[in-house]
Amino acid sequence: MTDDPINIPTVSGVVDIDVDTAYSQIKDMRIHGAGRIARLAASALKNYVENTNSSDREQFYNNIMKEGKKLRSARPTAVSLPNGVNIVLASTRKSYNAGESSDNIKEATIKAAEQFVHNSLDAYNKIGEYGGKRIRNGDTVITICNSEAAISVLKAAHDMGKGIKIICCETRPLFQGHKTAATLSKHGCDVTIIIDSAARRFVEKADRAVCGADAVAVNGAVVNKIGTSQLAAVAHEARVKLMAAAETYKFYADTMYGELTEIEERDATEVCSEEYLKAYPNIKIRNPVFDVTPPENIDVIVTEKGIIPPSAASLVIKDLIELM
Ligand code: RI2
Repeated sequence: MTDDPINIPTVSGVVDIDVDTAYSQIKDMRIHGAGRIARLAASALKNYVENTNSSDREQFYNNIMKEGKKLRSARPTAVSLPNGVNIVLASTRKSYNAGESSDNIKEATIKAAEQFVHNSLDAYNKIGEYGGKRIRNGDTVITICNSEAAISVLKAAHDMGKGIKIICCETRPLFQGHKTAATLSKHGCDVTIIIDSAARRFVEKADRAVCGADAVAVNGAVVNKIGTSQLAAVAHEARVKLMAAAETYKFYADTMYGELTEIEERDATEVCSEEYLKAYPNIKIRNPVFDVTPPENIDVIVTEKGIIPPSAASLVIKDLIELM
């Protein structure tokens, strides 16, 4: 893990981190972003296996399942987190159910964790390649929050020589848009930061909008950072197409069975200072950090397996279920 001056978290490989530390880093948002937290959780499962002495199959299996449960509970909305944990633990379960030795179950878990991290990082290259092609020469692209998948598309379009201009919504309350702007500027892109409420004014100057995803529902609705659905609505109004960039492990299988995505609500101090809150104790603060963009405001979803219309989300979910 590396931090740059404005603290952009990266999980650019398997990280040596124990489950409790990974849990608190995800919960406190020291590591954020749907892909990063999934890779961190997979890394923590690998670390758990490497540091457990238990040679009892049963005991090891029950314990690692508990660790997985803890990791899954660190944040509620990004489905990449439970999906990542479940994909790794599916190998553990398969090996356990096949009657394998404790050593073999451990080995299967480590391999699955490494594979998940590898696939997650590899997905960015493909998403960048497919999404980048959809951006035209000279396009102005508006984006929101700090999504590595969306950044891959923008970097790829830049690298393809398309001469794009990027507008980053700053993304209150935690200003993740500043991180996106810093990353893209370092990459050599032409970047402008705007305040979130200027989105409607600037979307008219944009040719395309690009966002990431914390979860994709079976109907193709995209759950992403608060403000995304507003950006999508004004983009739709201005006939600007919205591309959502999402690895397939961000699709939420349970939505096929009627579940809804829980929207995380974070602390009031992210919105107002403690002094302010103390001075005006009767003011209520609401801080939901995600919202849902309906499929009708999304043009395409770019995954590492290809570009799909939102209406094809169920096909991705069917494949994903087989991995878990
Ligand atoms: P990648 C983030 O949530 C943002 O909503 C971002 O668009 C999404 O995760 C996907 O990010 P948060 O963890 O996985 O910052 O594409 O609250 O990096």
